[in-house]
Amino acid sequence: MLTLCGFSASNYYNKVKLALMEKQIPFAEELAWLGSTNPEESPLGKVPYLRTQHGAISESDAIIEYVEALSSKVPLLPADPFAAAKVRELCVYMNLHLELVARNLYPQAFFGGKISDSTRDRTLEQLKKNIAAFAKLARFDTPFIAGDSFTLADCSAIVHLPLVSSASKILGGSDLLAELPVRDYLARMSERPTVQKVNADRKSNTEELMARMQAKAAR
Ligand SMILES: N[C@@H](CCC(=O)N[C@@H](CS)C(=O)NCC(=O)O)C(=O)O
Repeated sequence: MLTLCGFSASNYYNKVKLALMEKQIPFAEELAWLGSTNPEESPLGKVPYLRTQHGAISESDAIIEYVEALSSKVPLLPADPFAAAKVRELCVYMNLHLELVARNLYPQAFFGGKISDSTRDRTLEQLKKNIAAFAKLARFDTPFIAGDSFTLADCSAIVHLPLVSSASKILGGSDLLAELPVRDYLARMSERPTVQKVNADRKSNTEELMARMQAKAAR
């Protein structure tokens, strides 16, 4: 049995959770907040990590590749090597060039903190540049973000793009993804039962996370 460790408010946790559910691979969930992760299983203390019968794996990309290799019943990568590389390329754009950059905005956008004006401005500029490049790779003319079928790229898009939109809107005054049909895409994806489950769990866990943070701040 696989155990996915972390918490459902985390976009990286949800990227893996979506892949497991889409592939119909059974798994258990174990709640691990930041600060209470197992250092043997996640050496950097990040979530998610996946406990397997062989040991644990950290880093969502390593986990997701493992999950993909476990079962071919519902493939989330095309069989053709070039098409598979294009899916992975799109994943890197979203994980590294969109989400990781937008992450600089989260302390102020979502967690009541403050970032410097220069960090905000530099991040928004970088995001604009990266979104223009992402727009050349993403397929909004097909049902899914990398083509005709649901892939690992959709697992990243569904969890990351809403955060890029809202963080840029809150701190820069406009949603930097607004010119792309991202809202339509996300609305289409939210018809999937797997996405509905991830979103419902995310909402309730985010409330819990916020309450924990408030309680900690009041101490
Ligand atoms: N590169 C990591 C990123 C995961 C990540 O940043 N997770 C956040 C929660 S959404 C986290 O653990 N943050 C705590 C930290 O970075 O120390 C992955 O792909 O798994």
